[in-house]
Formats: sequence, C-alpha cells, structure tokens
Amino acid sequence: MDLSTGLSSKRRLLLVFCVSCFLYTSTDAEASCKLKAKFNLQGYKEVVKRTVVVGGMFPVHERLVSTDTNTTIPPESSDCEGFNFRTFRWAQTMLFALNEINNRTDLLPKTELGYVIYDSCFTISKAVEGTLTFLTGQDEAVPNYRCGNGPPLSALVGAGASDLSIATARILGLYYFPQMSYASSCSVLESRFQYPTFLRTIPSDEHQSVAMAKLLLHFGWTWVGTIAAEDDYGKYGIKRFKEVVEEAGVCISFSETLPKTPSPEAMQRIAQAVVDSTAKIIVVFSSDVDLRPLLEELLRNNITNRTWIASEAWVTSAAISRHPNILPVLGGTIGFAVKRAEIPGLREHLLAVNPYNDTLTEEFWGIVFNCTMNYTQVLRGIKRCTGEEVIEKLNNTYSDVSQLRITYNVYKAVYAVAHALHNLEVCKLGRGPFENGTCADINGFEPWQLMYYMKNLRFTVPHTGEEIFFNDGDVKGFYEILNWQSDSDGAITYTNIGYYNSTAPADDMLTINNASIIWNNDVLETPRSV
Ligand code: TCR
Repeated sequence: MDLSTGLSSKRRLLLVFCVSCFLYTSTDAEASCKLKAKFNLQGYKEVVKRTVVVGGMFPVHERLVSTDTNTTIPPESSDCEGFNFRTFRWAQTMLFALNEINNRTDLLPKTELGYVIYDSCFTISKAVEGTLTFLTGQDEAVPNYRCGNGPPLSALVGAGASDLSIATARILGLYYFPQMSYASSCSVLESRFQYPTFLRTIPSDEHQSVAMAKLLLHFGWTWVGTIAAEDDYGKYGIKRFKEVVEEAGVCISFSETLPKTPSPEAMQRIAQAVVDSTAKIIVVFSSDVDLRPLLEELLRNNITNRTWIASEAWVTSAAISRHPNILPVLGGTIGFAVKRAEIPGLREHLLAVNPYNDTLTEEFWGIVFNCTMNYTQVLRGIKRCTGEEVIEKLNNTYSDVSQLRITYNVYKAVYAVAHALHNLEVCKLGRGPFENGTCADINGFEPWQLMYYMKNLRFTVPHTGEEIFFNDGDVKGFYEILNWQSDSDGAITYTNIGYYNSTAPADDMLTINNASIIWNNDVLETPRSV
C-alpha cells in the first residue's frame, strides 16, 4: 500500500504533500491560484464525498542549509538538510490516522479528509512560510489572499517545537484558525489571550518543570546543575524548574545554555562546567537535536559519575540513547515521558511508504538504501535507486514503534480535528451552538466555528481507549518516569520507575519505586547531589 493508493483511488484525497519546495513556482499569485484551483477540480472529479483539508507541519529536516546573505540576487526560500527519521515517522502517522478516519463509516461518513503537509525544518522562518502558504493557498505566501474555490481548510496539526508554534499560533490566531499541536509543550502557549486558537495533545511544561523539581526533592538533592536549549522550550522549562527548586532551598551550581548553532568551543565550555562543578545531578531541558553536540563532547572526555535528568524531548530519543558507548556517560538517566501507545497497523503503514510519492519519501528512500533518484546525481556516480529495494526488514528509528509517544500525540491530534469536524457536520439546525441555534456548514465553515467544536471536544482514542478533552486548550499533566538501564547486550532500555499525575492530590502526584532504579555505573544506592 503506498501513500496515495493507500487512500484508495476510488476516494482520492487531495494529495498536496508540500515540502520545502512547493508544487508551483509561479511568482504571480493569481496565476498560481488558478493553477491550483484547476488541479483541485481535477482531483475532485472522482471524489464521491466532499473534502476538507487538514494542514500538518512537521520538522522533518533539522536545519536550513546555510545561505549567504548576498543581496545582489533575489532571495530564495532556503533548502533544508539533516533528514530526521523520528519526525518523518510523525508525518507518516498523520497520514495513517487520516487514512484510518477516511475508512471509517461512523466518523465523518460523508466527508473525506485531505491534507497539506509542510516541513518546518525546525526553523521559525520555514514554519511561518508554511503557515502563510496554508492560509493563502498560494505557493507564494501572500497574506489576506486566498483562492475562492478549493476545499475548506480545517485546522493545522503542528508545529513541532514550541518556538515554531509560538510563531504560527500568532498568525493563525489573527484569523481565529484552529491549531492542534502534538509536541509544543512550552508553558507560554497556555495563554489564550495571546494564542486564542492554540490547543495541544501534549501537556504543558508547567507540569514537567514542577515534576522535575519534586523528583529532586524526593531524593533529597540540594545541589544541581542545569543545561537548557536556547529556545522557548529550554528557557521557560528550566526557568520554572529553578523557581520551584529554589523556593524549596535547592541551590543551582551552574546554568548553561546549548546554542542553536553549536561551536566546538561552546561545547568544550559546557562540558568543562560539568567537570568543574561538584554537582552530580544535572537537569537538561532540551531537544535531542540540540543536545547531541554536547553529548559528543561528554563522550570524548568520558565524563561519568553524574545523574542526568532528562526532559521529555530527549528521554526516549534513539539519537541519544543508541549512540555507541553511551552507557558509562548517560546510564542511570532519569526522565519524563508522555504516554506511550501501541497503534495497530502503524508499522505496516510506515513500511508501505512509496518512494515515488513526494520529495520527502524520495529523500528518505535514498538515505535508507544509499542511492538516489536524482538523475544529475546518478551522472555524478551515485547509485541509482530502483524503487524495488526491500524495506520490510528496515529496522531503524523510523520503523521502531516501541516508543510511540509524540507519535501517539500526533495520532490524537488528527483524531481531535476529525471529531470536531464530525460534530460540526452532524449539528442539527435549531439546536446548533451559534446564534439562534444555527449550525455551521461543513461545505464552507468559518475557522471560528470549527474552533468552537475543537474547544468543546470530548472523545475516546481508538485502540487505547484514552479519553481526551481540553481544559482551556490543554490536556492534563501526566508523565511516566523512565530510568535508562542496560540490557544484557549493553544497550539502553527505558525502565518505568514511576509516574507523575498533576491532577492527583499534592502528596500523591509523584510516585516512584526507588528500588527499581539503577544509577550511573550500575550503582544501586541513590547518589548524593554533591
Ligand atoms: N516539546 C518541545 C519539542 C519537543 C520535541 C520532542 C522535539 C518535545 N518532544 C521530541 C523532538 C522530539 C516537547 C517544544 O519545543 O515544545
């Protein structure tokens, strides 16, 4: 089953998989609008049902290719590099969920969900570019301009990191356009005043920061070092953590920031701060992408005998935990993870990826099989992909479905949008939520009308039975607490040692089974903080 045929030819979806390059390159907004409308119409002829488009935004690449700031030629949208298997799995999970929903007869029976997906490349400018393109329906992002025809846009599922969502939520908020995030956990996104249409299936870091502080107090640690990524996630996460622990009398030995553009000097300086400090407990609030350069430095210097406290963004990251020789340095790490789920059929879907579907799948294929589909590269001597390479045996981060956590959040986010649309569709005139009991029309609703349904949603997630509802846009704070232990082959496994529940009474929020923890260097005794 490939991406497009997976959605079945009889009920064709609007497949506009936008990557860093867009489908049309016309610079004339109106001309490109006409082009797109024509394309859409052709796409719909075979459609039996009506279509509503869901937007998605995923940081599939890790960064922009650095470009020179030459102003003697017209600027161009930058290319991206650093293909990330984990986030590509998230994007594919959105397609999987849409497919599942489109095959259901009880959810949106008369409506087909199409999609537009953007790669934000972990970069604010790309996220903003994608949002404007989504809103305007243009390849050239021109605000306040949108083609009249074409299916209604519903919501944006994304963006990945908080600083990206903060940027997109400001734009979407202007139009009262719903955004459902799966990974942006920064506490500032709680503000409905600033981000009126932002909702998320990941808990706010307010809970995680408090949970980390309680963890420290639980073990009686009073001396700690902190390292935070240089973004909203790291800065606000560590700020709140510090507030809570300092109030409880814990002292901060050092506070370091992981720069977005890492330099060897900066990494050496931070590693030195870790070595020089007497603090043996170090809290790191960062994504795995930002932490990796420091990890290399820690490994080079063989810095052991520390207990690392991991924030959710790196606690189950294979990019960190599968790194060779990591055990002496990071074994014993304790961290917070969001709920995990089994999603039946997802692995099969992931392995059914069609290399020819779009530029992202092409690139993915090329990296996995060490080949290329690009003619010029073939001429340069790189092996040509046949498309017949065998993917079934693929065993990497992309196809690893053992830690579906943010992936599960993506799944929930897509379902949330579908349920909101469903409720909008089945509204009965006279009993609707709008003026005089009126309803919105699924064939042409306003974003604020869908927002009403998103806010007031309550549904049960398939396969897991988890009940989802939003309290002013947020879900409750629940984390599993994981400990990095080694298996018989010396590889890291994530052992569950407890959990944190923000809705429990104060004394019962944190539950930890001390006896099940194995600390750094296989020590069983709880380390001291100095
Ligand atoms: N919130 C982070 C981004 C993030 C992430 C992740 C990135 C989270 N979890 C896992 C990569 C992998 C949690 C943010 O910026 O809000």
